[in-house]
Amino acid sequence: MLRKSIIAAAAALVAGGAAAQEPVRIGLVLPMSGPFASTGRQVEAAVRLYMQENGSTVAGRKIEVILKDDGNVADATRRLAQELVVNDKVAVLAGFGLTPLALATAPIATQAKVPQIVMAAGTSVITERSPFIVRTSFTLPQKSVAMAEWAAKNGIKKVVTVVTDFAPGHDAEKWFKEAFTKAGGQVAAELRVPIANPDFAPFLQRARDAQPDAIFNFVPSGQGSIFIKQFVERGLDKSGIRLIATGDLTDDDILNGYGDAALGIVTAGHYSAAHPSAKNKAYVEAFKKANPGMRPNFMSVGGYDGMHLIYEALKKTGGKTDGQALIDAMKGMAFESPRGPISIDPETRDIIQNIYIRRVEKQGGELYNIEFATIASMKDPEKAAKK
Ligand code: VNL
Repeated sequence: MLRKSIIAAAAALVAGGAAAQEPVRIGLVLPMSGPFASTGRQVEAAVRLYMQENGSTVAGRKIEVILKDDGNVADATRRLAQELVVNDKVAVLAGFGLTPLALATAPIATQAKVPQIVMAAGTSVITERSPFIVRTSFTLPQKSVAMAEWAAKNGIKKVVTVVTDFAPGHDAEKWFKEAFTKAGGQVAAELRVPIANPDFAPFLQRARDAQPDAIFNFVPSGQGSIFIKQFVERGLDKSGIRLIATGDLTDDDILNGYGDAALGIVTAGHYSAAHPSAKNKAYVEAFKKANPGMRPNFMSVGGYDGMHLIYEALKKTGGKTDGQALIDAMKGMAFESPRGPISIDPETRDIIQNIYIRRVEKQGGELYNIEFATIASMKDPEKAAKK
């Protein structure tokens, strides 16, 4: 403690007095390369947009973002997070495109007492792995339970689940089944597809053979194109079997490339580029302007809202970067996101948000997820069940 304050005092002297404070550094660790680079690009673009709109000074402190590419390798995420804490003295760690990357970093957040803002990953358990984790993305149980309850109420009785075989897929499979069977439905088969270079064709064939009313799908952001391509190649779009999914399938970043085969897919998701609010219209317009050729997707809002959370927490602490003080400031925070109203559950540090039921429709020549029903202020069902 004493040594720390001597070093701080010396640093202030060198910098020319108390007024010249060090910037508040945010270490942003994302998959900017590799198969999930689209998630990294979306989150980074939204973080930059937030700063462009809100300035880079908060509570008198300059904000500096240090971006690192982990290439979707968990060991790299952990090493980069460690270096950001030790060498760059970051006040906050943020990003985390996939669950294994977020989990690998949790022990560092705990040890260093540095807030870890999970902006993209969605397995329920993540927030339980460190008291310094706060999530601004979503949980798969939120979307899967919402989809199951809608399906059961809308004439779907028998379903085959087809999910990607890693933690968020397991959450989606488990919580879809839990809610669907509770509502009287039947899950005839649960199929898991490898995450690396996925070939959905054999799984789609097995799903078809079971003659369900619908297939329920989860794929991670970016893998929807190949799923849809193989769904159509197998003739499943003309089979009478309906396609329902978490919103990850109809990712706004790539949805337009699916073609008319995507029309009518029903999904449960927390964000649509077509969400009808003034806040979202402004967001989509500014995002597109700053990133020509891109449309913001559900990953982007996790980055945008994560920055808002950090800015507001710093305002509350008067610019102090003590990790526990920042976490305490974030607990219970509520604000309007481009996705709609959100808040941070003060007990679990997880996100509470609306989940929307949407249908893919064409508007102005483009494919969009058009919201037609809302499950308001949904907590993570897995944590709710543990209580
Ligand atoms: C995860 C969940 C990743 C949902 C995703 O895309 C996604 C995760 C990269 O928790 O790893 O759409």
